[in-house]
Amino acid sequence: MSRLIVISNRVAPPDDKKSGAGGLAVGILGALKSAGGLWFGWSGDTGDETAPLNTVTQDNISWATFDLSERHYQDYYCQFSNAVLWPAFHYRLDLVNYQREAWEGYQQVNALLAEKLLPLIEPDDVLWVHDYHLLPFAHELRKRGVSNRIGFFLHIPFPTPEIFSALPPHAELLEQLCDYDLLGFQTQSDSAAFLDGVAMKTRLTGNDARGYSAWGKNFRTAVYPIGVEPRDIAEQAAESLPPKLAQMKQELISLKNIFSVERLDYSKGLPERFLAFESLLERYPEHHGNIRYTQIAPTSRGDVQAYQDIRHQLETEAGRINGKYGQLGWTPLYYLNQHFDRRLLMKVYRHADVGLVTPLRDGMNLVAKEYVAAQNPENPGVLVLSKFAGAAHELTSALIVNPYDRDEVADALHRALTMPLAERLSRYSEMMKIIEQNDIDCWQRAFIRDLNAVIPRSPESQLQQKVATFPRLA
Ligand code: GDG
Repeated sequence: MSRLIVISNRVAPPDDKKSGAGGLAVGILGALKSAGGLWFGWSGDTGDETAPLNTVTQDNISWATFDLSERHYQDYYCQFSNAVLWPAFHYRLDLVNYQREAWEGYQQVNALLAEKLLPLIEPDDVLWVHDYHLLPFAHELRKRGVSNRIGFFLHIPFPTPEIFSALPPHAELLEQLCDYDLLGFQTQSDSAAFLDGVAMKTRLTGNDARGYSAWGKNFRTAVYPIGVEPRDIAEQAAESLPPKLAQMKQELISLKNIFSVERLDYSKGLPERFLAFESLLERYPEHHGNIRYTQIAPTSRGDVQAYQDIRHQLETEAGRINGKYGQLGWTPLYYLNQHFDRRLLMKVYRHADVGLVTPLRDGMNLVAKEYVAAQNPENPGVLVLSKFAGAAHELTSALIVNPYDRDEVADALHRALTMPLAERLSRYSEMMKIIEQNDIDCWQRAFIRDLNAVIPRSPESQLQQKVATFPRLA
């Protein structure tokens, strides 16, 4: 069986407490455990990028990481990845801050990764590359003679050609993406947007079943909606609450809870959500004193300006809404700019009557699936979900809303807060069927199966180099 090499922007080594049980890490580790192999990428730190790789080996998996120079961290990570690609792929061209040096730095880091990985690749290895930081990665490997199977999964949406073509290097990026053998997307519309983009630039032939060809390169595209680990979530959610929260729950027994959690990111629609909550308070006064909306939003990408801006905006809005509607003994909105332990989060989901997940654009949104998986099957809460989350393609039994329409979201919240048990049960069981059928393990197995089925590019040019085996890394 071929060995698997996973390449992602950041690598979660086994001793990293924070990464531990996250859904995506569980999926990737599942794939690595069954094939054996290597997880390779940036450490998340800045330092000497010419230093040898840091490596850890446990059983049949090795982790290999390296630091980036301060300049590459800025150009590749803060600028091109997170101030150009992330906003553009989330349809926020107004937040794109394109600088040619950053694009150059992005390409340099992709080339650096390829250089560092090259000596570790064996002829039969299968490579699985993750996300928008690494769009040109296969191109850099192909330039260096690598003809192994290389797959790519995009975790975020792929924008339509009108949006994508606003990026100055859009044509290069599209052509570079065609160096992957298999391109996986969260939804059919992401896959279609990518193919439309290619077709606008060159002659595209083929179809989903046979595969495609463009710029003389053959590749396949397919849709793999990412899932969660429903059994683990249900188990953790059902554990008893820690004493402090149990006491708080007792005090708040008469309150209905609306709950959300996400990285503090403008794509998640947090200011719009706060305004929707305000509309609920304004138009449904019967809820005054009886509900609480808790929003957990740990800081992410705090070095990027747009992220600092949204943080200030939320602090102001939360204060304004509480100032306007709060009463002695009742604070309607709890906004916590903190990271929470994952096991605790699963329990908090379970005690929330409403899960409010209203991103303006989202590749999938795992929080929506986690919330449902954590519910008490006998008395489940209600999911209010944005139609712009990839998850809305699957979780059609949620209350689907347009996050830009604060009154529509407020109406959905009111409906969720007052929904009879029979309707809650039926919506929950429909969503759980899908979440269980397409869990994180199915996701990784489907991708790896399809990648293994790809006919490798010209085997005669297969990288013929003397390579050491992985124990050398330890
Ligand atoms: C990208 C795409 C796609 C959040 N706050 C805390 C915490 N979280 C966890 C959640 C969830 C994960 O982070 C977030 O996943 P999402 O899917 O919601 O969003 P992104 O981070 O934007 O992820 C997205 C995903 O990739 C996978 O393909 O679904 O569309 O944007 O698991 O629970 N976890 C802990 N504390 C927190 O405070 N422990």
